[in-house]
Amino acid sequence: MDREAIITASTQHNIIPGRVYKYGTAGFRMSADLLDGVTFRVGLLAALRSRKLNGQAIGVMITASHNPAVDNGVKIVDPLGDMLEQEWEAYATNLVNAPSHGELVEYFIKLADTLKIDLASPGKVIVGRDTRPSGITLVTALADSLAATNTTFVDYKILTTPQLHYLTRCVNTAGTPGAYGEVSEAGYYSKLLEAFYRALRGRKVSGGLTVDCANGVGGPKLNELLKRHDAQKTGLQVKVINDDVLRPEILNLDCGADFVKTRQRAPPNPKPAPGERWCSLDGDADRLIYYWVDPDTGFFMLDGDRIATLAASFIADLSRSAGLEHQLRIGVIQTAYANGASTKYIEQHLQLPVVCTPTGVKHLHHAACSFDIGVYFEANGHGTVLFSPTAVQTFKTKEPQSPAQKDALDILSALADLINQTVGDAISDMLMVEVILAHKAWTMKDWALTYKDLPNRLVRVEVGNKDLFQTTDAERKLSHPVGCQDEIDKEVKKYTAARSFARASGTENACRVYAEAATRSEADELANKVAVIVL
Ligand code: 16G
Ligand code: ZN
Repeated sequence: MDREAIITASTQHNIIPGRVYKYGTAGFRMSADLLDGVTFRVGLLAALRSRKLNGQAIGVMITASHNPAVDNGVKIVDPLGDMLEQEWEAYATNLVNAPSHGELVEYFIKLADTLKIDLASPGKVIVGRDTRPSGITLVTALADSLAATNTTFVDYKILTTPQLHYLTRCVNTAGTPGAYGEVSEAGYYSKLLEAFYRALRGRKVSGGLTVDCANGVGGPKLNELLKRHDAQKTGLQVKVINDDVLRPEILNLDCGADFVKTRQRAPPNPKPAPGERWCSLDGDADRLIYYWVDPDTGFFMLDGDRIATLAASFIADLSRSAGLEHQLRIGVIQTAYANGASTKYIEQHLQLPVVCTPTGVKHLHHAACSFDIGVYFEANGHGTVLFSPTAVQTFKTKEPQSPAQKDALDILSALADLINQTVGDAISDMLMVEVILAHKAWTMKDWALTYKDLPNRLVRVEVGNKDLFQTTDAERKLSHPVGCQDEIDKEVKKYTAARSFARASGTENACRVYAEAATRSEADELANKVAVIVL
């Protein structure tokens, strides 16, 4: 490898001196004008990672998801479409913070040496980006570092985050028994639609669905899918709104899944009429929130917890109908933010085990892998259902003893293809929800009635140094500062059915406090008291 070539290329892509960058839960994410040098250096890391893994393709996604339009971000995807291995996050951080171009190359070579990476072997990286205009120059920065390291580079241009994860897995499994799908965007649509038709098994989706795309990449991509969709066959009539990607400044503005979840209200314009079924995607289409306006009680949100419970109940029923309840272990993975009522519903009503992990997709994904069928969703709408190879094999090979068993096995098999196995995917999850509602013949009201959420409040607290706040027990308790948790416990005890926790945000310089209690006013009061404790 040519050191001089890397140094020369690097001088075209400077980092901002004095700034400390950290590879966090969402990769590197910040104002787009700070990211040129960061993205160049991420290319170096991807070049190493690919070579470490015998030349398998590494994915790089350029997106800032639900952040404002001026931000952007860059994150690395491992060969099977999962998040970058944790140990390598630290290498990414070190590379990006190298103080000079010379020291950057020194660290790069040293890393290759320590990890026994043959720099002369071939490497491959594929990239996708959301609709942010800044993505174009960031891809150029990435292309420059890949050229300087002789790494094969394929630019898939504009994609949703889950599409890039899908393609990464497809590239690396092509021609093997584990082939995930055709290596193209068109292949993604045909895989999803074919599985959608199979999963419905002739049943029809009832009524229309309005999809708010946050004016992000989900809009054009959902439109691509719909061009190929046979609405006669499925009954699904989709109305796509907020799909304007030509005015970048309106990305995520007063719309999208993050807006709906954090404001607990529908997008103001256009607005759902009572009874209509709506959902929102976020800016890179990996989060999904459903909602409707009940003619009697008003706005009602069906968030990640609701999607998890819906999926878990349907899959558990199918597994029983297929005679697999003693053979396949089904589990649900949540974080501390899951509403306590949803956890109770899963454990007591569905009789399924619940595992709680720290916030961040990689933790949930990892825990889901320990089940034959692992349903994981964050309350914010990011999630998926993972099927183990054994589960998929069983659906295909078990001899059905009755038509009902055959039905169940075929639907389970179709779901395993419909639901994105690499990462949470709003478009794929949306089709899953539509399949389940169609099979259960449920309205939004039926879905909403399954359990009653505990009133809850999330507060953001500006603290001097968020790193002082360290947690244990999957973020449900503070270990530091010492004594803080005792004070929180003392407050919680004063309320019935209450729960509260504080944790440092992984994406902002702040602490988040969550509280739930039997009534709205008690939840608010408790959250405010705990906020004062951490302040
Ligand atoms: C990141 C995570 C998301 C999590 C959020 C929490 C991934 C891909 N994304 O966006 O899952 O909910 O961080 O943010 O893991 P916070 O730490 O600021 O509360
Ligand atoms: Zn997102």
